[in-house]
Amino acid sequence: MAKTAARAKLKKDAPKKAPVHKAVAKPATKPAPKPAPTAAAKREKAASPKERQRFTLYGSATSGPTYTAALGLALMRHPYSYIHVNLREGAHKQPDFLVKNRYGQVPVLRDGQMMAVQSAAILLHLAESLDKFHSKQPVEKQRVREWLFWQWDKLAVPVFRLRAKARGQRQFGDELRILYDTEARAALAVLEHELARNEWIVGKKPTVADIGIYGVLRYAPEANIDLGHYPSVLSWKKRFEELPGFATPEQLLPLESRLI
Ligand SMILES: N[C@@H](CCC(=O)N[C@@H](CS)C(=O)NCC(=O)O)C(=O)O
Repeated sequence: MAKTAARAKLKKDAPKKAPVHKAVAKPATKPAPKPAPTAAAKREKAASPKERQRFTLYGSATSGPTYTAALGLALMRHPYSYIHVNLREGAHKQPDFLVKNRYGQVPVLRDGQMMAVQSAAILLHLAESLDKFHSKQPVEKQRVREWLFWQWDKLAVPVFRLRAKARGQRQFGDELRILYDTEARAALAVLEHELARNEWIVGKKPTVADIGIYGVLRYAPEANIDLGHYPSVLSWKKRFEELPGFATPEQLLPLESRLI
C-alpha cells in the first residue's frame, strides 16, 4: 500500500514531458510533380545488379540483325548495355572482336561469360533462357525454329541485299535486282498465306519467329518493297507494333555505346 502511494507521488512530481509538435512543413508553392518513371526505367531498377549487367549487345545502328537482337531484349523487357561497333572502320574484323564472333559480324550478345552470335540463334537463346516469346509445346517449338531458318534462307537475304543497294552499300545490276525482288515477293506470298489464317506466325501468341521476321520486314520500305500488296502481313505488322516493349530501330540503336 505504501509502495503504491509513493509511486503515485513520484508520478505527480515528475516533470511534465514537453509536448511533441510534429513539424508540418507547408511549402509556399506546390513542388512540381516528379515525372513518372518509364516502364523501362522501372524494369531496370527492379532488376538485381547481376541481372542488369548480364547482357551486352555489340552492334551497329543501321544493322537489321542488330535491331532484331535489341528488339528481342526490349520485348522481353530485359535491360542491357550496348556497345557500338564501327563497321566503317572495320572494328568487326579486328582480333579483339573476332574472339567474340569468329564470323566477324554484328550482332554479338554477351550473356555473362557466353558470346552468342547470329541474330536468329540469339533470339532462340533469349527465348529459352528468359522463358519468353516461345512455346514449350514440342511441335510449336520446332515450327519456331523452322520459320527462323526459313526467314534467313528466303526473306532476309533478298530484303537486306535490296536495302544495301538502295543505300549504296552494294552494287549490282538489274539482273540481280530482279532476282532478289522476285525472291522477296515469293517469300512474302508464303507469309501472306500463313498470316491470312493465323494471328501470329506460330501458335496463338507471338514468338521469336515473329520477332525475327519483323526484324527483316521493318526494312522493306528501305528496300523498295511495297508491303501494301500483302494485307495480312500488314495487319500482323500493326499488331506486332502494339506489343508492350516494342520500339523502332531509331529508339533502340544509339550511335554511341550506352552502358548501364
Ligand atoms: N546472319 C547474321 C548476319 C549478320 C550481318 O550480316 N551483319 C552485318 C551487319 S548488318 C555485318 O556484320 N556485316 C559485316 C560483314 O559481314 O563482314 C545474323 O543474323 O547475325
